[in-house]
Amino acid sequence: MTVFEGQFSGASSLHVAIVVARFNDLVTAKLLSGCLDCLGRHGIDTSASSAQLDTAWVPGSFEIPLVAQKLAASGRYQVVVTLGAVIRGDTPHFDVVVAEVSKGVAAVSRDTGVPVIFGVLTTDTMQQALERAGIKSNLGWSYGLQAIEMGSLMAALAN
Ligand code: INI
Repeated sequence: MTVFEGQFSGASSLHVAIVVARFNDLVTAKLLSGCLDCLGRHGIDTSASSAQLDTAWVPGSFEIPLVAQKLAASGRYQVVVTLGAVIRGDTPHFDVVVAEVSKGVAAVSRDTGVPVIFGVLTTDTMQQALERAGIKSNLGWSYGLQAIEMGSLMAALAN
């Protein structure tokens, strides 16, 4: 029996793309910094001159799938992380944006075979979003960890 598992030790060779939404950037910028902190602590070069990490900013979460698709299909990255914050109190079309981004991200991942981490917070209030972006914990850090795990797992499955 073979047990496939992602590892966290070989992350220094991983090429990662991050797509982050500007909408609610009070929240998403914190998610990004948590994610970068995690990737950096696992050996990924997160400097401005890094050749293994690229970041794309999009206007809002609705635009995330299109850009994630472009990056995933480029063949340059083993994993793509998406970061956004959709807050129910801010929008009457909360359900539309959430449905589009969640289904879109899942479709990109399946269509390209590249793992795409769903790091889009969906909360009722800004307070809840901020609590998940650093006031209590920073889920950006978890999304970074999940990216490393999935990148490593997919590599193991390919061998
Ligand atoms: N985009 C978000 O990422 N979060 C939101 O809470 C949000 N609200 O509240 O509307 C939001 N809207 C913008 C949307 O993602 C698109 O950028 C916009 O509709 C243009 O296509």
